[in-house]
Amino acid sequence: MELPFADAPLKLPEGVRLLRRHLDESQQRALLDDIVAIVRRAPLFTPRMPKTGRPFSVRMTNAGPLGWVSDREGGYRYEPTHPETGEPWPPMPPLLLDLWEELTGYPAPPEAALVNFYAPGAKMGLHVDNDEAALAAPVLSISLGCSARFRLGGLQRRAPTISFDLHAGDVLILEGPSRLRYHGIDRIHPGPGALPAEIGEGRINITLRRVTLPQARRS
Ligand code: MD3
Ligand code: FE
Repeated sequence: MELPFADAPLKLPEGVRLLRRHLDESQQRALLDDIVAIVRRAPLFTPRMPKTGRPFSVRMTNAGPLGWVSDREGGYRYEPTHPETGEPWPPMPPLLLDLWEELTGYPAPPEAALVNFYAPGAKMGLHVDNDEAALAAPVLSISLGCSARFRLGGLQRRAPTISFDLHAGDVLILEGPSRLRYHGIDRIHPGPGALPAEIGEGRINITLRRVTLPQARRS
């Protein structure tokens, strides 16, 4: 029986890489400047659950050729335009393309940078990300602003879960056998001043996703 030392090093399952504080303060600031510019052109919207129309507590926007959206009528899906403005999503910041290349080695760029904004009290229930055709591609997540309690489960909803905090600058990569694990955000640990005033108090998470299957390359 293992003793539950509070500071025991976290044993992560295969296909989960947690790079704590991978981004330093100046890289976080540069990325937040990009996010402020994205939110100006593509305002945060409130996604809604399929069929019930129940609103998410998290607000979202996207950058890149495709963006994740959800509403009562159409459900979860990727779209090339913003659901309220009808405009194309802003381009993917080069910083994010570089990070994807540096850390994943995946032979095609991400198509969506989904930006989640958690105001104090917002959370995200346990779910699987499987709206992408390219399920062999990793998902790369970046945390900014306030810390949050992250929960990682198994391939079935009822499987046991582990929990740990995600902090500003942390990068989490999910791939291979872990790409389809259940996961969610139980709560954020609110505090002022962690995000630019244009965005407000709370937490930002960016997930980089390859959505479509890359073209097979001819030899
Ligand atoms: C584990 N976002 O956008 S990021 C999401 O912090 C999402 O906003 C959370 O879940 C957030 O879908 C968690 C970490 C993450 C992202 C994708 C995963 C964990 C994952 C895909 C598979 C398994
Ligand atoms: Fe997710």
